Amino acid sequence: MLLCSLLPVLLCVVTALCIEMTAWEDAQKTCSVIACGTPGRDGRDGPKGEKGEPGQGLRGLQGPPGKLGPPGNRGEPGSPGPKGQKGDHGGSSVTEIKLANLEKEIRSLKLQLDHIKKLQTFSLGKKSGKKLYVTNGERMPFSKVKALCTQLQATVATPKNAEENTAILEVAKDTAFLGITDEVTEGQFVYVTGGRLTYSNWKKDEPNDHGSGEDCVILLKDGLWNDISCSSSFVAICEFPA
Ligand code: MAN
Ligand code: CA
Ligand code: CA
Repeated sequence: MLLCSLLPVLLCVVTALCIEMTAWEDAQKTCSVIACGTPGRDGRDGPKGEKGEPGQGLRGLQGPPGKLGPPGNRGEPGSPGPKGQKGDHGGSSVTEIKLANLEKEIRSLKLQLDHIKKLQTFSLGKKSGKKLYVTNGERMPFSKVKALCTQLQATVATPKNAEENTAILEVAKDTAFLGITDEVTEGQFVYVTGGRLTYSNWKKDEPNDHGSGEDCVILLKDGLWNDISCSSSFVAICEFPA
């Protein structure tokens, strides 16, 4: 563009010299179309002109919004929120600690009880698979014997065979009540724990329901049985399961 506007001027200077025109303005009017001789090389670009005045045309319509820009940098942390409500007790509440201590105590007591039971059965000569008979040697009426054995979570000694009869005899060392009566039906002896007799060892001529009536049974010192008054007193012997 610059070259285009300056080229005619340079040509005009050369032309004016050639044709000896008097007025520079005349040369300007004509030299653009007049050429003389061989043209020289193009001159160098002139300095940049000043910025022109804005144009007079109508302003175009606003274009559509540009594309969404990239996300900004992460902001600073916010201020702390309000205090929350009180939570539930965790896994170490006072109640749970107390419970754990009680459970530990129970385990220890069970071990001690097991130990005491072993010592007791050993001292009483308890045999494996055999019933255990216990006495304090005291004499008392049958109702008291029943109450005492019940209190000890036991029953009144009741031999179901000759071996057991002998075992009770060894513990008794004296005449003792057995857990057998005919209180419900005269002449029909049953176990106080229920059921008809499956074994007996009556003395000769017994049971005779002597006098005003005899509904309880005693183990005599020779191991034989006699029916006797329940209100009489004899040794109490309690029986524990095998
Ligand atoms: C005798 C016998 C028994 C009876 C007692 C009562 O020994 O008659 O049958 O039970 O006396 O004391
Ligand atoms: Ca009787
Ligand atoms: Ca009798």
